[in-house]
Parts: sequence; structure tokens; C-alpha cells
Amino acid sequence: MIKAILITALAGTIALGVWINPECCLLSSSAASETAGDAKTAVFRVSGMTCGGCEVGVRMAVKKLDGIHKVEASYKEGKATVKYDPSKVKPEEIKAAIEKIGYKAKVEKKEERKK
Ligand SMILES: [Cu+2]
Repeated sequence: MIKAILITALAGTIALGVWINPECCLLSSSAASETAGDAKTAVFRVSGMTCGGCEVGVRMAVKKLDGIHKVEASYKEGKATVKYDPSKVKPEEIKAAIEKIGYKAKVEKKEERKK
């Protein structure tokens, strides 16, 4: 009896995994943490995002970098807005991180934000 339950659970997990498409859409979204201080905001044109999971994927990939304050991604607009610490990370590195997971990225604009 226990075996049957385990198999059902396993099949369910596999079905869920296929449905979600793990390559494109990484699970678990977490709100970006915000830190005050010197920060710049860069907007990236990102092409290839097709759903909310892609947004999460882009956010997670960028947040892995050092010096990232906040990441926003929108597949509808095809862009990502990143608030970062320019002394720790460069827009080119953020662009590279997005491209590494399979999307095309281009720096659209950089704006300085100092308090
Ligand atoms: Cu997606």
C-alpha cells in the first residue's frame, strides 16, 4: 500500500516538473532585497522571455551577482530593471548573466541615482 502511494507521489512530481518546464522557468520567486546607499539603475532590453517563470529566472540569475540591490523583470515589456552598486558590478556583467541563461540582453539605459 505504501509503495502505491509513493509511486503516485513520484508520478505527480514528474508530471509537475514537465508541466513547469524546468529549463525555462525556475521556481520559487523571492522579493528582491533593497539596500540603501549609492546605487545606479540600468534598464536592459531582454528578448526571449515568454512567461512569468522567465521573469523569475532572469531575476534569480541577476541576483546571484554581487552588488545587486533590486531586480525587476517583465516579459510583457521585454525588459529588466536592475538597481546595482557600480563599485561591485558592471552592467556588462549583468547582461552576461542574463545571456548565460539563454535570453538576449542589451543595455538600454543607465541612470545615476545618488542621494
Ligand atoms: Cu518562461
